[in-house]
Amino acid sequence: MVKFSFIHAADLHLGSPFRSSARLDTDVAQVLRRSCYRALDQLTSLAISEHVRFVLFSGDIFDAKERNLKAQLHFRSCMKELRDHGIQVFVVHGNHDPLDHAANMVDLPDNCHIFPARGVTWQVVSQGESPVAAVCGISFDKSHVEKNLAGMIPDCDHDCFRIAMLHCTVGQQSGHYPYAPCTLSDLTDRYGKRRVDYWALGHVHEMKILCHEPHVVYPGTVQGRSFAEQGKKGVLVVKVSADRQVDMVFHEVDHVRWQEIEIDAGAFTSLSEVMDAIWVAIEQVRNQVGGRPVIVRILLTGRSEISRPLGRSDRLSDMLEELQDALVAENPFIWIESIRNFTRTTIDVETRKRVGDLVGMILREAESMKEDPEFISRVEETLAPLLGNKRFRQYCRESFAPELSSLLDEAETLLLNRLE
Ligand SMILES: [Mn+2]
Repeated sequence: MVKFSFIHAADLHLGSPFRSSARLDTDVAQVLRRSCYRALDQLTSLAISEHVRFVLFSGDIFDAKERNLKAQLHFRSCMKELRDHGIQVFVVHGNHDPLDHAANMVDLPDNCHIFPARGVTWQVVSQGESPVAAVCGISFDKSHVEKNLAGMIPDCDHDCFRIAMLHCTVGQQSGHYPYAPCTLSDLTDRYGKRRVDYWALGHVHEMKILCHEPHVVYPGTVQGRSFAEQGKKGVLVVKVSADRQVDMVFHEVDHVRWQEIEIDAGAFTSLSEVMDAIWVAIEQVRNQVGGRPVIVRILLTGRSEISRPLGRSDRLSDMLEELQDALVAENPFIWIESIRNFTRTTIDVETRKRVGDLVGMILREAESMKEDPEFISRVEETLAPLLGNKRFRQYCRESFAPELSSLLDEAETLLLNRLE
């Protein structure tokens, strides 16, 4: 077999509107709106400089079913660039961009192969006479695909490296709606007779290698779009040797980074110490992001004497404004989105709880709420209609329980600081 390499990417979400809950400056918002496109540009350059044979896009190339024209035009121009360098492209569509020919406003160049939703066949990539790899995949024909697509990949008769592309949910993947569910053993054993060497998956926005031999891989999204998608985002460059050994290297292609920083304020006794610590943390982030713009959220935690002075919202907003003013002119930018105070009082809650006054009563009440699963499920029930709302979910994770307990901690600290 001939050695070769390819890029595995997924979840580009081109045309994302970036209606983020994050508080952004207008210039920052502008850069963000372009970030998914810039990430695709990076990916294209990487494919060319790495001399890969082909690129895989495992679904959700476009953010919206109606796929805006700009997103399609930009994708097309990058695919043409790949074609000019002799690089083939394989695509499956996902829940965000299901196959719907009415949504296709532009034609892709002939180096692109889009797998249909049914009746798929293996596509062979050859070098001269010899087959190098065979690729197969299944697209979503509608947003809500509830069936297991893994079993629909046909048997492969070609004796070469076999890659199957799916937009799917392997096992439990928190934060992701379980479209096209399957189990890991479906991919490794049950359909093992089809002998797929590499399952090129999409849907989960975080890089995950679920198995080696066969390889079961989510590359994650190419560009974070909120603090829920913080940290490095990119693609995998996969090198396959002549004896089918696989070497995967993650390459960052994101244009803007999202980063939460937690600072333990436990030892601090003044607000200036907090500011100094924030500056140190910002320097660290600056060194980690490889010259990218970055959006930062600062979380102050720990039991601290400064919990009380920090409890005043005007103090946090003054600190934030000071940071933003100092950083605004930097290029690439560092945008401090917010400073969030999760510090707790140094008051000995255990002792204070036993006192028979109002504060003691509040502490006892807060404790019983936190430990009462019935209380949490009552709150969840009450909020159930809201949890179905997409915009509300931007503000809280899929399960309310951890969020609720941190809200209770926050309320408890706030009350203690006010009452003591
Ligand atoms: Mn996606």
